Amino acid sequence: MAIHPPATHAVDAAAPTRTPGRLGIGMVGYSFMGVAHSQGWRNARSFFDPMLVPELVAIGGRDAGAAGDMARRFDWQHVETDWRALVARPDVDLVDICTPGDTHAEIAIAALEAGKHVLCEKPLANTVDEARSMADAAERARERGIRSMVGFTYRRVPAIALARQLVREGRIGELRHVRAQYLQDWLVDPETPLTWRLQKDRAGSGALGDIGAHIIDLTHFVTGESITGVSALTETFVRERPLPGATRGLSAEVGSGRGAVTVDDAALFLGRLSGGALATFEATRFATGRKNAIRLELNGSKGSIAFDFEDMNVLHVHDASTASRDAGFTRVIVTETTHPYVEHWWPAGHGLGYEHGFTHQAADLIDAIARGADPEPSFADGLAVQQVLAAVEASAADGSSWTPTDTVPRDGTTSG
Ligand code: SOE
Repeated sequence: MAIHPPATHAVDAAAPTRTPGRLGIGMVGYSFMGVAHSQGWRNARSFFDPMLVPELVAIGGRDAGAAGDMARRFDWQHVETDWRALVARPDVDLVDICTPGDTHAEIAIAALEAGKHVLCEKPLANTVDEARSMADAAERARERGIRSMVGFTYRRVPAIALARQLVREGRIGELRHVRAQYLQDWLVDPETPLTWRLQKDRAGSGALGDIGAHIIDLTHFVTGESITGVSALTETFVRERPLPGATRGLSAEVGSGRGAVTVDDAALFLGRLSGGALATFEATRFATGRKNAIRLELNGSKGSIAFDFEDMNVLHVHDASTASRDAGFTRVIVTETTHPYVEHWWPAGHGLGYEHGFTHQAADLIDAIARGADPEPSFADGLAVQQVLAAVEASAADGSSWTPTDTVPRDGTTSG
């Protein structure tokens, strides 16, 4: 329960006045993101004061047992085993897509054309063409008052939202550098099974699209600029893994041997921003000891900002005008009621977690729908990220920006 009174939302003069309405949610997918989104819809109802009350109408998934289990745990009213039936339900107003990337475009476009608002997990799609079709469908639907949003949920971490505010206020001056990393280590063990996230036809790409997409979007979000070009390296360190059936003792149906990893394990790239700043990006699932380290550092002419998700309630801020005697980074604990989103939660110092971003995402989307406003990040923002992902893959495949040195490696092989 919120200890502080809920915020009153600014209402446009032209927008409908507050009526106690409902918003029927239909969610497709029930794994990690399905759980994160389910709690988001439920908590948005309790911790915010939504102009439309989200109702968990239907959860969709091919495995009726697994979807039914989720329905029981989170109080979804109905289970649908065919996403088309879920989209067609008259009591579903919004379709929430939490499936692997290969299904996003088809479901999202069908839902928008059926007049349903859409929330779609990131990355928006597996290819630029799909993402563009989705952004076009979203634009057509928008003209009919239908809203859409892509789930770059880290935008709603209070410290990150504060970083954007500070940049917009000119606190770090002219931007020179962005250093963005997303470091995980869950693939270090070569026996970790070959799930859909490691298959190009399902996931589009590996660390690049899964977690690199987040730091690309955060760079766009925090700086307000776009990435105009890249030079990239990608690598797949473990090229074969056990099929999921082999580790779960299941039959050949789910596979009992080993299969090829068809995506990158790590992607590194350099970029230039539209304002002229230089940027470096690193997305890897092989950073041993790093669990979910989303690190962002911005250096400007007047100061710097640094963030690490593994200490997510903190933002480090440096003001370069401070006399050098006692200058340095200030550790700001981003839990004051004056900080973005925090007023809906706990007293200062009591901290938020990973799940709160999903609640903020749900609450912001409901608010935009109720006010007739455009939610962010939009499908156009998702398309912009997809274009950077594609450029990274093209650069890594092309390799023409790689210049071998003349050094002779100690093992006697040639360098390059
Ligand atoms: C898995 O690597 C993953 O769940 C991503 O898909 C999410 O987007 C990220 O938030 C956490 O890690």
